[in-house]
Amino acid sequence: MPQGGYLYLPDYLDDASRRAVLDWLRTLHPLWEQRYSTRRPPPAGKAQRPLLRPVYWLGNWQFACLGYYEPPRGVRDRCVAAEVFPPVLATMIADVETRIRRSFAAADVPPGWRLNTCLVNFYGNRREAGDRWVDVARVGEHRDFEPGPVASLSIGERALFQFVARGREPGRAPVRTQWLDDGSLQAFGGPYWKDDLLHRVQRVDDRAGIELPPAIEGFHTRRVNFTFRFVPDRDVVPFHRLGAQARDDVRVYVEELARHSAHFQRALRADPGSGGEASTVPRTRS
Ligand SMILES: O=C(O)CCC(=O)C(=O)O
Repeated sequence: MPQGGYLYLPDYLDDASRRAVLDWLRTLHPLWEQRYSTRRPPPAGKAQRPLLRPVYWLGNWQFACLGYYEPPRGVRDRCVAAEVFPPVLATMIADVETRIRRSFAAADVPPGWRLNTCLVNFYGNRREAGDRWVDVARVGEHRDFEPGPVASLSIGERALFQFVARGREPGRAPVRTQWLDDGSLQAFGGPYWKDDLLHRVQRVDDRAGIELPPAIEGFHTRRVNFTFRFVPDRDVVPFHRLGAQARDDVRVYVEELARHSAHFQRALRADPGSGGEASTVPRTRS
């Protein structure tokens, strides 16, 4: 297993930054997206379903129904311009970029690389019919297709994170297992960690009775993970410049975000297809 291109710092987050991140989380209104468009039937053989968890994106929003960013072919109409990082994350990420540039091979850091995209994942229990609470704190194996190193910050209960070889054999042993602790930073890059292996979150501990903000209807959050990635500016498009079908697919989400976000209020106002609805939404936080 190559040692390069991987970094794990268990106590990365200091107390002041942690407080600032939690304060910022309290202001958020995450979205609970459907996997496929609600405006047309799902692809053949696929059933509509909600994502396992609520999410929030910064920098650009990759709506599940448009497909995630997957260069070289999956780049068009995938990354919708979103809010900027709050100061606490912007400061932290400048430091993370420096650490990565210092310790990763130059060949693994593409030209223009910077961590300009953040997916905030909320892990916990979901309320289902009959007031049953179901643990949905996991992520199936996948790759992150954004070019260059990715970095992730974890808060709350620790998570069992694993890298596995690509392939279909069931039960294959993980190549590396790492518990992601409260306040830890993990980063990985280069073809071995990014392309040859898949990664997954097998489970999240449920020991400390932690409940993290914000309050989300029908959901109890016990872990929040911020995954930082790089999407070249040329592939980030404002909402009103999406193709007509993509705009139609995500307008319902942009309208929901605009209820609490000045950025998305402006995005709606710039869209001729939104019929002036934006003018009825209150102006709030950027
Ligand atoms: O929650 C984590 O630690 C990993 C999340 C992840 O794999 C992803 O967002 O792509």
